[in-house]
Amino acid sequence: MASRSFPTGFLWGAATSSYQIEGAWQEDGKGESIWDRFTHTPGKIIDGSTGDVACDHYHRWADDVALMAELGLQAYRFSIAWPRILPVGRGPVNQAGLDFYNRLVDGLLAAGITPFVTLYHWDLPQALQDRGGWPVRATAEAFVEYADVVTRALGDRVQHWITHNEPWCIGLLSHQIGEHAPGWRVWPAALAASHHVLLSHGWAVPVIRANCPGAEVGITLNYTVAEAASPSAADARATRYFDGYFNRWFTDPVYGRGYPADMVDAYTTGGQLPRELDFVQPGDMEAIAAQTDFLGVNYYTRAILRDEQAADNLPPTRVASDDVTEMEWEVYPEGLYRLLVRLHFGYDIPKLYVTENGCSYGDGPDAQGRIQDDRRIAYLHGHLDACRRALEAGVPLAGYFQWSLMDNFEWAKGYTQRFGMVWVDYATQQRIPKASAYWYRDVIRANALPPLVAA
Ligand code: IFM
Repeated sequence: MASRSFPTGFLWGAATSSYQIEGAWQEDGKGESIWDRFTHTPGKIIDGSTGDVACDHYHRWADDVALMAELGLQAYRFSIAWPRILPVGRGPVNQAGLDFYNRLVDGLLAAGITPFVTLYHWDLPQALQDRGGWPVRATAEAFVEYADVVTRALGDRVQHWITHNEPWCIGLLSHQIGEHAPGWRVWPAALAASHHVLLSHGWAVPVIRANCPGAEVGITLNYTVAEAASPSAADARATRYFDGYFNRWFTDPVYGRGYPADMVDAYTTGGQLPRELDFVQPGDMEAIAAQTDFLGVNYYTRAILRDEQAADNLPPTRVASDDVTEMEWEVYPEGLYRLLVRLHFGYDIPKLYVTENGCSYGDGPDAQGRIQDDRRIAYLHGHLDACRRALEAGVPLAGYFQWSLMDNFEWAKGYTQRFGMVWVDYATQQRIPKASAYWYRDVIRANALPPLVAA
């Protein structure tokens, strides 16, 4: 491998999710999702917006696939809206919903683009939420039925399956912090929800394998790299706690280590939860550790941790860079390098994909209609260089998916954040590739990083 190049066969893609781009929230028999309900509840979304129309991808998918081809994408990661397929979560299948994804998959394959399908990127059927949602074990059973229906229908053509996107967000951001649907703030329920998400992953893996012989199956976890604010023991403890809460709680069980003992201790001290975690049943941890073919890694930033209780006697705090995106997430490419190395060598993971990485910057069209998003180019350059260095260190990284193909609905932040390599004018639904999209196309063509030219 020449110094700035990537291995032959390295897969270059972009990612989206159903609720963030599709729109058509009530069309062709689709049922209501928890995000439909959440966004229609006043006060939940910063700009009062919804995904009712979003990027109207449901109607514009063919043009969007043509755009992907024009930009040289080799792979496209998208998710399926569960309530399009099973409007009330279980039972009757809505063929019109399956047909949409059939058309999309066929269109991608005809354009030479490999589909990577995520089964769950957060749009749970509201009917299942009404019966308790992820904190209830039956939702894991329902997920397996849904996975069965989808993989039977698409499994003759889709060779890459991701069960879940970001279990931390599904479990904790949505049930502990309450920022995402269904907006709960109930700690034991949040841990139960996380467990049932992981369990449903483990249960679905053999079903997907049976329906799609030869396909690759994995899960996508999101990571925030934890670093201590100072070299003190107190900050080291705070850092280990954060890493356990955010990263290890999900990675350890998927790779057969069970829930981390230090975190079980921390969570059960004080009696809010019984020591044995009462939502865990015999055989669950073995199921969650089902063998997978790859890990999907979503990485955006790091967290710098200080022990607030011990603040008085700590050595000086490390100052984070003020290079932040519009999400106020620090730009920290070194974190991606460290993460990939840690995951591969620490957990012996045979294959990894970066299934999301990207940045929110609001740069829009100039008078000539061009979008010169140099900050995104710099962000991508730094993070792709981190991938390249990880490969050199021996990490079996097989591909990279930029988040996102196009600007879209950024959950509780509505349309205030633009992560796309393609600009979307939400009033007209016009798409305009940004400078970074052409830059990325050139990277893909060369299978190598160009030198970074300062703007
Ligand atoms: O937009 C989200 C995506 O749905 C999941 N990962 C993080 C992205 C940016 O916040």
